[in-house]
Amino acid sequence: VIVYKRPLAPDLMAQLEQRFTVLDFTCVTDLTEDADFLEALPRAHGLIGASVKLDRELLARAERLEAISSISVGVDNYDIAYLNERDIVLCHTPDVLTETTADTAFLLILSAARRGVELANMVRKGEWTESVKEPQFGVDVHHKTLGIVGMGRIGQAIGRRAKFGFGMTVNYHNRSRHEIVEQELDATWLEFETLLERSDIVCVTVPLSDATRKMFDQKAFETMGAECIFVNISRGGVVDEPALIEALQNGTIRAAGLDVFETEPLPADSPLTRLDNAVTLPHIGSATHETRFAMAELAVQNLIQSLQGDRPQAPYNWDALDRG
Ligand code: 8YV
Repeated sequence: VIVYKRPLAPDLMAQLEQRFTVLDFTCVTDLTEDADFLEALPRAHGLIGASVKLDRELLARAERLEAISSISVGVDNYDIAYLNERDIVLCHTPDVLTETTADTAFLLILSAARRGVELANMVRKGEWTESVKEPQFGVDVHHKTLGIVGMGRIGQAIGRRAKFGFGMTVNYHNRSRHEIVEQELDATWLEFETLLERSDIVCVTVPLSDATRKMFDQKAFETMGAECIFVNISRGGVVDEPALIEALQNGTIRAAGLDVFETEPLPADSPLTRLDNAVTLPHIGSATHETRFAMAELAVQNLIQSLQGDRPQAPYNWDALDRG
């Protein structure tokens, strides 16, 4: 099996080494250009890692591939139709990262609303010379209206924090309605545009797919309006990034809290790195010691089970495969 991008803790690595020949490519930055990796691919039965687009062209080389274990919940890096065609199991890591990622959403919501990063930078630069006055004030988060786009596991965890921690009104937009969530959070399902109109804060948790690509465009930001804060912890691809930059520059929306971007790492010359009303994090949604370990642990289990021919704990495409 091949481990790529994400180094595994020694005991997790040992679990793989007890069962398989393990090739470690975690130090390689650009896998698609790496001759050793390309040479090893045809021999691989399993892949485990994250943060690399494994397209058809690349995987066509992996003739013996049986399973991919992604150390992520999002599976937009994989061509699912192709994996199904080839009967390759794809596994991911839901649940174990839900609470941590919901915490990250609140880190961004609070930082953007209270201008945490901008004002902390003022202190660091030695520019705190008098008590903060109105031009530096933020806006409240508690008791405001939060619009969650995508009411999956992470959306629900954000909703619970909002409702029970901050006394917020929670509205949501999702392909399907969740009546149990509506009851628990007293949440209302709204059409996309209506949700944007009624939100003080919009938080995005939808997976990236053809249906969600660039769903936040100029029109969406205009609908949110000048008081609204936009928070994205899903994927940069759901946003038309130039339109977002313009909306932040022109005051079409108030501020944004962003953990994900169209191109990652975010290029240093992106205007987003310089705008005071944009809080930009380096895709740390799940990046705590505890959660990243739990994700890797689950991913290793997924891979072992898949390669042993068993149903893995968290398969993504099991039902679409012959054995499903
Ligand atoms: C991953 C994420 O670590 O799980 C996801 O979908 O976005 C993160 O938790 C991802 O692999 C980061 O590239």
